[in-house]
Amino acid sequence: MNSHIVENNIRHVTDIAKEKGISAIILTDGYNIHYLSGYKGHTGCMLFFGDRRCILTDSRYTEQVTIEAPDYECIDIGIEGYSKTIAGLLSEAMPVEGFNASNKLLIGFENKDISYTQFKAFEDQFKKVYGEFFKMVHLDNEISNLRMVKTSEEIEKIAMAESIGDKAFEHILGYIKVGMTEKDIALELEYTMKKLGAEGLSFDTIAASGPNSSLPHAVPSDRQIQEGDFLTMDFGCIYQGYCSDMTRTIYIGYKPSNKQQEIYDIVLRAQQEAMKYIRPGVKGSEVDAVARDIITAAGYGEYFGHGLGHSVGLYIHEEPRCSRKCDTVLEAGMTMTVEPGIYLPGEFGVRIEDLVVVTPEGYKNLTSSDKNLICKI
Ligand SMILES: [Mn+2]
Repeated sequence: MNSHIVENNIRHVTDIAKEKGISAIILTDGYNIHYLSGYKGHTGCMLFFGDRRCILTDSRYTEQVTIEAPDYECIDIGIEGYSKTIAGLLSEAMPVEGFNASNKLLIGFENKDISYTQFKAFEDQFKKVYGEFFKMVHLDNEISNLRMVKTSEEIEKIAMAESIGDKAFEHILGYIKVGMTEKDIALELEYTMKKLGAEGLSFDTIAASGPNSSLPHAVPSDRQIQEGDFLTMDFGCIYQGYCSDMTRTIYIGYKPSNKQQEIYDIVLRAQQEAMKYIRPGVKGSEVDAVARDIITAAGYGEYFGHGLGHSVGLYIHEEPRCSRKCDTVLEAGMTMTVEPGIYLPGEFGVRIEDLVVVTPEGYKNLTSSDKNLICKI
């Protein structure tokens, strides 16, 4: 992680603290910790107080922290654990004498990525030091939101991850044969992405054939693909920490049925029209509506249950989203998947997904694989 980006991010966190009158911030979301420091270990917790910024972890990760996050102080929690270590650090820097019932110590925490057990442990330890003179203040999405607009460096990594996906798709088209199982296909996609330089998968690969394709998040099974199937493949990889995501549905055989072709065409039109609508200044919910209106007008609205898309970054599903509920206004530098689908239970499903980045002029598609219906036997 570039050191001036880290400095910049740290400033944002300190600004949030100032704005809310918070004297200490505890971060527990591994992706936020990675973003703010460069530390990829996903075990540990971050603490900001006074002019100190620390990453607390156990001995398995201390060396990694010092290498990956040189801008942070690394603290080994030893046998004390996180809550006791943090309570100790805070009580030294900000003793209880400085607080009272009308001037409590405010401690910020990430409410969306903490278990109840962890939260209770913090609260119990702070009570021992501060009695009633402290208050836990939740930060909602405030830290995660710093990640919404990507730098050009981040976009390059996401584009690279997506191009690995494109290459894997090209490979799989030459590999697929009737009689192979969904598991065979998923495994080959995963192997190919790793062979092409991916350091991991951004989520479990989906390869869903025939009637299984009506399950949006089907788990690859031992079902053998056969002539007449739709085959939906949804996959992505991680490249230098950043995720990719794409979906293609292909037809196994020479010619799809009229209904299969009809559904495919509706999904494709919804996908293309929604994507064209993407530009700075539009709300996520408005982009979702473009695709949803097309699918609804065609009579299949009830078979498109999920949102149209999500942002992609260090984590596969980031904010903002293109969904009925998301009123976030799109800005240049945000990434977004565009993935409408129609799922007919017991019959088949179709989903087509590209990953785009919002640009000052509109958008740039990071996915280059063909979207016209591919028939393969
Ligand atoms: Mn997706």
